[in-house]
Amino acid sequence: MTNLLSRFLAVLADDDGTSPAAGLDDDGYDLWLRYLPLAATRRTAVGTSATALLVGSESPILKSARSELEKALFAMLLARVPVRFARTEHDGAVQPGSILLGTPQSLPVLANLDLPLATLGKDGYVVRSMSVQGVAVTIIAANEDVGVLYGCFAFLRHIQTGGAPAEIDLVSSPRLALRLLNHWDNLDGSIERGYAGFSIWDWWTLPDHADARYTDYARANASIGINGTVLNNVNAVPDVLASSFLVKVARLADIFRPYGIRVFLSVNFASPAALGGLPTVDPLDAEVRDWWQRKADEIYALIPDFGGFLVKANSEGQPGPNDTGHSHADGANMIADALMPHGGTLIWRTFVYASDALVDRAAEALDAFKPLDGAFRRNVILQVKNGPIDFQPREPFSPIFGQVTKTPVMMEVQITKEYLGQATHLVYLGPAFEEVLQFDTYAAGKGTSLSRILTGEVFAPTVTGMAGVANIGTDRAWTGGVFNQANWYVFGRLAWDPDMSSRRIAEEWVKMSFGCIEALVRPVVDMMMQSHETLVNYMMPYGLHHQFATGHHYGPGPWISDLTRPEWNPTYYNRADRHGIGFDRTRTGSDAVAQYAPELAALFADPHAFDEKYLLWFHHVPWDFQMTSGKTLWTSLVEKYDLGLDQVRTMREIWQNVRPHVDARRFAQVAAFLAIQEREAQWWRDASIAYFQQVSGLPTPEGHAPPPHPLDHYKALHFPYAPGHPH
Ligand code: GCW
Repeated sequence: MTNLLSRFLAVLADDDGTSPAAGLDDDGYDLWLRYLPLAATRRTAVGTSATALLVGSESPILKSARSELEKALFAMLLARVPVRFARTEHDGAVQPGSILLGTPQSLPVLANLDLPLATLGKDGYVVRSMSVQGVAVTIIAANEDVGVLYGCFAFLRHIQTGGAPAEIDLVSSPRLALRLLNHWDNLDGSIERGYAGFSIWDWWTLPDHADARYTDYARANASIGINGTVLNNVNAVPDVLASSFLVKVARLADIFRPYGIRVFLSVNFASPAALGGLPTVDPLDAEVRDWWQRKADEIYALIPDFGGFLVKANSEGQPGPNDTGHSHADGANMIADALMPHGGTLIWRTFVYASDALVDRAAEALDAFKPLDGAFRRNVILQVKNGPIDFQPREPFSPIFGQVTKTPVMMEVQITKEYLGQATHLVYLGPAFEEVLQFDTYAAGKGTSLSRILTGEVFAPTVTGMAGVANIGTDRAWTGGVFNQANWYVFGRLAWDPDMSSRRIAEEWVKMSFGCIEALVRPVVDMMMQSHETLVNYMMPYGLHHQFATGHHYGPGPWISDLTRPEWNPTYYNRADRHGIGFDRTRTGSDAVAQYAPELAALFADPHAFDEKYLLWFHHVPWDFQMTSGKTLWTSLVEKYDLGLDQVRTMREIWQNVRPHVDARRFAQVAAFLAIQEREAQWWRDASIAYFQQVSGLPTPEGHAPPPHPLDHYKALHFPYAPGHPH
């Protein structure tokens, strides 16, 4: 509500409802929960459907729900909506236009309405305008309070996106159980791969001081259905489990609980030695097991609804069970056993690539985990990155989805744009997430989308989920740029329903974040929907991947070949030489295609059979390989780089055209960032062409400008202060 004053000023200045906030600064703090004052006619319409709130109980979660509705309606209607509590004995007269919120237990009038609650589980809701006791009301009903909270946010979203209040009928329940943010926040306040400032967890002043941001963070997450958060970096330090830290964690858990959000921690596998002084961290050692059990007991005494642990083990230098000759299953099960009596979940990452006989990094994770399938405790879930490598601009899905069938698997995506232009490039991730979620895995025959595996339809796991690596920091607007907020938003919405359309989600977000004016919504949504492909075009078209400069992953470095581990080098992935380019993952190469279902493997293995956008992921082809357009690969590659650059220029034009509908402050930031993006798209294009031209010996195709500088110029660029880079 920090921008409330400007909202009122906006209404005074412009009450026709077209663009209430245009011209007035918005600092972005309110995210999509802006609750702009409605135009006069809508105010009347919504007002008659919101004459009073009748609330089932004063439980902490219903209090969050009720206070959100109160605040939002006040801001949108410019009038206070009275609140009544329906204690059972006084569940009598319902006033026309009331909003009834509660469960059938807390608000018995809801029990006799024939609502489809039976199938909605704990988190689902019904929001419906209907007649109760002969008067028109809106009901927000659920089996449990948390469902009511989600229903309130759904109701508000309906109003914010221009829906008619008297015609509302929403029935929804989440299709995934764990909908988690993963913060890669370090205890010193820095954030690995964070581009929005420092960590919002002020560990130093916790537990005494609770910043108001913690509550606003919880509100924002609850509004999109996120129900858990891993507070610290997967590259975890043992200290987070120190008793002095756990009381800080407990304070955050207390703040998040009324919003249905549970806390989780990333833990370091070597904690029993580092923190407990034990001589070993062997997962079968009785003392080690006992240490974890006591630690879990200590945590649950402080935080009874603690979610569990997330572990990155034997991955990029982190300790793990392999260090003492044991398997990932042994390590995971030991910690899972400690959590089991308390109902906690152990999330074990599959991001491993450490084999000495290195053939293909893309194939390593499945090779490591397939033999262990079925060997994990039932409270273990494997957390698998969307692609087989590492959050690249485009990757096929990880073959773990569909091949590991007896162990629950959840998907990890990256909301922070480590490899996608970081904070400044405008890239809406919805279409990228949708592409992987709708990928046909063929795992149980044609038509087995990855989303169906995640929701548990295919292999019936004990637990389901999705995790997103957060892009949140101390930036006033949270995410280091307005459009990055859309990526937090779309993650939450897709974790609720992985089959939702990313365009529909973009529309919601634009309307809630900027307003419902058609002249703004249509072009901005179109721009967002195109933005991911645009980035792929100027950075890594046709399935190229990991062409980043070392460490910061900010700019291009396709020439880099001198890093100690082969699979850290861009040349390992592009394999470009005089004859051709691309990574052969067919039988003549690493045969990683064989990790997929046979029908799909056959498609991947044929360079003419599958979508060309994945060509160089699976194939090493000659520079004069003929594309479907009839042109050579080389010409097509250069065309894509240029197309991407042109598309960024178009984005700048679109943004200029919507200027009358956007407040000055957010307009200016996006405009400045788009200028940076154009400059950097040009850089990616030029540096990539310069390098590939040098190895191929081919001239720049006719009609395309040669890079303005020699290759050495691009090689000489260094960025020691690029953000988000762990040192
Ligand atoms: O994407 C890579 C990042 C690392 C990260 C790692 C991981 C947290 O470059 O910074 O470490 O993945 O996911 O563990």
